Amino acid sequence: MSLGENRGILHADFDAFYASVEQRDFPELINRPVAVGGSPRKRGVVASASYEARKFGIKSAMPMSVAVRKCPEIVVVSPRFAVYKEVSSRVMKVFRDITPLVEPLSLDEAYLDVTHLIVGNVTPPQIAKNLKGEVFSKFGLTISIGVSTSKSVAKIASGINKPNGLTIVRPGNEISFLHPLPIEVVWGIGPKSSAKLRELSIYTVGDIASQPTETLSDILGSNATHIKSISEGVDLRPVITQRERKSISSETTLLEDSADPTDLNEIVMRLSGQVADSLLKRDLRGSTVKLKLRRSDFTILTRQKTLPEKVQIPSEITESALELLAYELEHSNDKYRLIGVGVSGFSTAESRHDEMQLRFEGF
Ligand code: DCP
Ligand code: MG
Ligand code: MG
Repeated sequence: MSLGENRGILHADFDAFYASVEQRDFPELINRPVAVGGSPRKRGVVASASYEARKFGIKSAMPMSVAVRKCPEIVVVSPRFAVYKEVSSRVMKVFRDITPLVEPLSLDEAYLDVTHLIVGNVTPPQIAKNLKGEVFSKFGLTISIGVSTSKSVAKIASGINKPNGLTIVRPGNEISFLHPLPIEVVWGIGPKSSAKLRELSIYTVGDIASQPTETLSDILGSNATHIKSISEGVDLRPVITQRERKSISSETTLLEDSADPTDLNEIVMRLSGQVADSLLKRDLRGSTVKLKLRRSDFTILTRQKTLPEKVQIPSEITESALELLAYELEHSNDKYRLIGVGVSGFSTAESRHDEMQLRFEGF
């Protein structure tokens, strides 16, 4: 793993992943608008839209009924998750044959650190070009790749020339590449934050870079510092492989401090679902479930439980996290301002114990 400024980082992402797999396996769908997802009659949503469907304005997460209205000739296909998962694990193996430094982000995308492979005419752009060819010949599917010196620039670059794109941002060109782009390309700026930033006349990544962190903190909260560094082209985060990853967690700051068990239970259930989703996408199971709470006085408390069987699905994680929360609420009269749920213990869990652990981290 290297952290210098001349790293070679690739971000690879399948084009219209689920929809492309369907077009590959059912050739009658080629060149047709396809939406993979739930039925429009059952309030289903679009998981993936083929590029032909996107011309009609159809996107992921849109209700399928809206997609059908926008494009009556659309072919609606039910997802075949087992097939997508199989393609995903096979392509991750192809990535790992190139470099052991692969960090999967979801079923259809990963970062690859190829810094150690650079020698003579073996360059990151050349590696990316060969990889695109190999994936197409082995799987009959196209990927878009961004190549640069950091994760964030590589990820933004891979999204720029989709489908079947190869976007290279050479060392030294990161800032001139990033600054003219709209703020929405930055991971962590969702529709709500983007609307608020635009109200302040912050439209481009360059506009973010020139703001004081305090202005950004009002809108982006604790993400402000990270997002500002990224907009300045600074991102030294390493590519973390599956084996190195120690935990997966999700946390949220409450709008108002609360001690209400109903509210807190609901948040814990939502966070557990997000963690489960993330574990499933990375095909990980963990033996320890952790609950993190920040009290009104800003002290942090974590409680964790190690289970005899590794967990992955939402109900298993929710059950343990709610148990930890119930124990905490029974023993305290505090209000809480932040809640987090995490799962760890992915590989060999050496010490297995059921008792709850209590640890104060102070602040
Ligand atoms: N997915 C989903 N629901 C979403 C977004 C995505 O079920 N809201 C699934 C279906 C996608 C897959 O994850 O095919 C990969 O997500 P991407 O965001 O990479 O989207 P696509 O691969 O479909 O399209 P793109 O070409 O924009 O990457
Ligand atoms: Mg994709
Ligand atoms: Mg993706």
